[in-house]
Amino acid sequence: PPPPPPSQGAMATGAANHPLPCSVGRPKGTNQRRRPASLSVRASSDANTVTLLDYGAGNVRSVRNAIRHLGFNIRDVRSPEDILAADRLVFPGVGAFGSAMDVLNRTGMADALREYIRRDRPFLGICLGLQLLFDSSEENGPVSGLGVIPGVVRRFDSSEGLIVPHIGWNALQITKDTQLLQGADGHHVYFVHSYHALPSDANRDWISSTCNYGESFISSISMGNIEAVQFHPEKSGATGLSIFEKFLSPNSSGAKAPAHRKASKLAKRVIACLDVRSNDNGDLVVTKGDQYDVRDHSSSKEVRNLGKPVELASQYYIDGADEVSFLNITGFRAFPLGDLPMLEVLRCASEKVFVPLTVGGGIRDFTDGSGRYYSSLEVASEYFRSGADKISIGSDAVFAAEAYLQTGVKTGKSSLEQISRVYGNQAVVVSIDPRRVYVKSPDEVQFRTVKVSSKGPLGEEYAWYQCTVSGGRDSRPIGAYELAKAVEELGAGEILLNCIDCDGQGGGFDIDLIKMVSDAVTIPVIASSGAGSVEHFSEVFEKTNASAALAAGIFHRKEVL
Ligand code: 1PR
Repeated sequence: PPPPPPSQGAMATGAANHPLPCSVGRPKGTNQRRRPASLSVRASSDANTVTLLDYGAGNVRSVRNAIRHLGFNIRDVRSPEDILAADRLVFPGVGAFGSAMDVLNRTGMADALREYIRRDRPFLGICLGLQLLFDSSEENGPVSGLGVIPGVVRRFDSSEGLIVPHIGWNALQITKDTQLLQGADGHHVYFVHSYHALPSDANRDWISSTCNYGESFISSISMGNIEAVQFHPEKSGATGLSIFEKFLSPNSSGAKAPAHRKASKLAKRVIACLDVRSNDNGDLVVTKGDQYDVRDHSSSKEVRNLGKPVELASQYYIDGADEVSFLNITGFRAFPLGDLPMLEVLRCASEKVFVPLTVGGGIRDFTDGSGRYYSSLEVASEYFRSGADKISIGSDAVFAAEAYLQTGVKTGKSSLEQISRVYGNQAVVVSIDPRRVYVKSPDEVQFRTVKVSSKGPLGEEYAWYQCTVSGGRDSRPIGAYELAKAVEELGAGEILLNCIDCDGQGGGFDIDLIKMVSDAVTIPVIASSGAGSVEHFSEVFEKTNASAALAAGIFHRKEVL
């Protein structure tokens, strides 16, 4: 396998016109299904070939999928000469700034890139591919960049409570009339990064759009044929694909004068979740439980089958989901790399879903029957190679947090630490499966409690949220609050906060739990479990600091679009 990438908020990963996330809360009459831009498939010729600079630092599968989806062929750069010979070059930066520059300098590609850009040849940099154009970055450094654009790339400042990484859909404020961004003004596109380039007098001429997150940062540059974007067009649905298409096929349509609107806020995300497992016939199906029990309550006790994973994921993308998550809910039992159907599901889904894909289940170190050891990093790498943009760790993160809280030592060896170090924090979600435990007084337990909005069965006014592993089967001596704080320190980039009591109940999210956790950390928290109506989404966003809300049953049952 190719070496995995080092860290940074730049992932190799592209919803649609996203004035509002998903269809939830869309104004009346506007929630018809959106389809990705109509895209014709072209015949194979050189004009239809784009050169891709993949320096082996990670997953650029989503970029490849988007290019192919648009009907273009890909030629990979093998040497600096290939850069200079390119008609059209896409550079999806992945990994950390420092290691990316190391590779580019060592291979002679840095000089070739500077020369290609100096010749004003068609170039599209994505995410780190934009940042590397600047003088230097604070990441791993300072480290010198390609020095094409004046300025320093800096980390977002989380000291005042800003949630970092900047993950999600944010609108572009277009400042320059460019073909690439025609029609995109005010549209939401998908960002995921911890570092950003700041506008200054010295680089003003380069800037084609800015975006607001804590402060105004450069979301794209354009000069002659040199274009670069901080967001991920390949993960930004129809809007992103249309931007991509304008680069690949510069005379494509979509021209509209920029309206110079005001920048918007980061949108709250709505995530469709597919719990996946094999049924008793061995078929991989999307299932859905009540409080994690996925078997029918009838005498057959079969695993509930709500549909086929790839079909449902594709439908949710078309319906406007901001992200799609697959949770391999029995992954803790089996060895995920032995689960070839799950890997195939990911591969197929990533060819059809142009918003971020997360996959979880079974990410841990494993020794198979023949004694061959696989590290959690290998498991995660295979998920990334198969099309995941983020991986989610459940049980193994609980064990890592317990060990860390006991010893106070970060060993660097847990799956969470290893994967976030290599792929970047933004690629690692920790999934928490807590169960509510009522107590009369906070003194009864050593864990953080909340005063609950509805009293317990014996009139208890407080509760703590006990973490579980193995899909809720085993309870652990750690609370959700303690776990969230610990995994943030260990390198998690996001928290998926489930609640076993609310799962599948349709009575709304557990606001007490979500408020407690989302107030405690500065990484994004995804509220999960219990959505039963559109109002539940509004409630969780109004009453808590959750950055996203995830739901399953309400979408599978087609109760909202
Ligand atoms: O422990 O690393 O192997 O990961 C296992 C993963 O599988 C964890 O993310 C865990 O949450 C998930 N999981 C395990 N068992 C179940 C189960 O249901 N029996 N599903 C399970 C968790 C929770 C959400 C669900 C929301 C929204 N499901 O994914 O989709 O609660 O549902 P709703 O909107 O219908 O209420 P590891």
